[in-house]
Amino acid sequence: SRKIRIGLIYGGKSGEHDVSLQTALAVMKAVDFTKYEITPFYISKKGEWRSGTPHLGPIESVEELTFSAGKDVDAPASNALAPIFGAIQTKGDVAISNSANAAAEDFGLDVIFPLLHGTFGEDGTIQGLLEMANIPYVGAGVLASAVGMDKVMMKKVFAQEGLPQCIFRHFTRTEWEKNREYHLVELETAIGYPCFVKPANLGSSVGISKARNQDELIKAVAFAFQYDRKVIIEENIDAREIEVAVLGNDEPIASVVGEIVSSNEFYDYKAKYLDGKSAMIIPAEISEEVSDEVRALALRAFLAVDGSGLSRVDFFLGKTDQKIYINEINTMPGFTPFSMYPLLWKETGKPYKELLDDLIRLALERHAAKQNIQYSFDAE
Ligand code: G1L
Repeated sequence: SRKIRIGLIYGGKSGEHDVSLQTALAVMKAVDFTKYEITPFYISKKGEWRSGTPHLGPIESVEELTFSAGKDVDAPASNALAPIFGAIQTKGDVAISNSANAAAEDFGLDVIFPLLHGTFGEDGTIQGLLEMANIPYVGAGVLASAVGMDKVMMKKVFAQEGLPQCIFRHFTRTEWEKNREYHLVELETAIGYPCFVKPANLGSSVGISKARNQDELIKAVAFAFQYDRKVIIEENIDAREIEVAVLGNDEPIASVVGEIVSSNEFYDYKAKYLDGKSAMIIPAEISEEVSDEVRALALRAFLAVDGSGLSRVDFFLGKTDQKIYINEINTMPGFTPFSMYPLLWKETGKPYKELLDDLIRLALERHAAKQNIQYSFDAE
């Protein structure tokens, strides 16, 4: 049987550009080239697309990924979206109503890995592009990607599902400017100090600050509004940070639980994995009851946001009361072999290579299941 043709989309305009490149390199080094071939799609920091001929074996350097040596570039930058839309364009009409299984075949790729973060990747936009082209892709769909990128929507979904979480409030810039006094009273009675102020809409840590009094709170809100028109304020919890990896579609499974310990605290752990400023303790040193509970909550969170493929679900574990709070779900977790998500699966008995195989299979299964869904009511 022929090889599965993978498309790898990486780089991008976001702050995670370099992380994305490292991840793409790690995936390229790990996949079994007797089973797969990989076509690269690089998005530069300026947003230009470049694609190359399929790799039939592993590559060694980031330079090869970015085509910076100038060789091997098939598609001129501005045209590189054309292959993605090619299937739709050659049909000459709108894809949704008639493309049931045509597009993926015409396109010449079997499945795409969107290794992108930020405004043009993680929030569901690249997923939407791939949906419209009817190409199978790895990971969360449009809805879960978008919910996973917006802290306010995420918390509303968690609340609806009855998941335990910290107290929070949120408002838009307009609401804040019109009713500042009301919001200050509300924040101080519902949450108090210290509290955390964050832009609703960012995966990374920019725009986040801690406020210990009203003065700092007002400054923190202004700071967060530099990064989003929506801001969320959360209570401070004195807690350990624990994380679970979830894998699957409609019947997901959960990994063992891991803990993140910051550098000034991990001296008394015998940490196997170090990651710059913190240590990853896998499995976390917690009771079996807490571990079971956290894993069950992670699966509920995954299903609540309509996840598919993978997600890392992060929790707080109260230091004094052992109370569990869900913090967030990340549909595009760090994904090098040294990141928490793959390490959690490694410890659970699933090495990186196998994880890649599973994710590709899950992408193809989800796509196949969708082909049987009727999208319009007229019989053609
Ligand atoms: F394609 C997957 F598997 F769904 C996938 C996509 C993206 C896994 C992990 C990620 N992660 C990221 O893109 C990143 C935010 C770590 C930047 Cl590379």
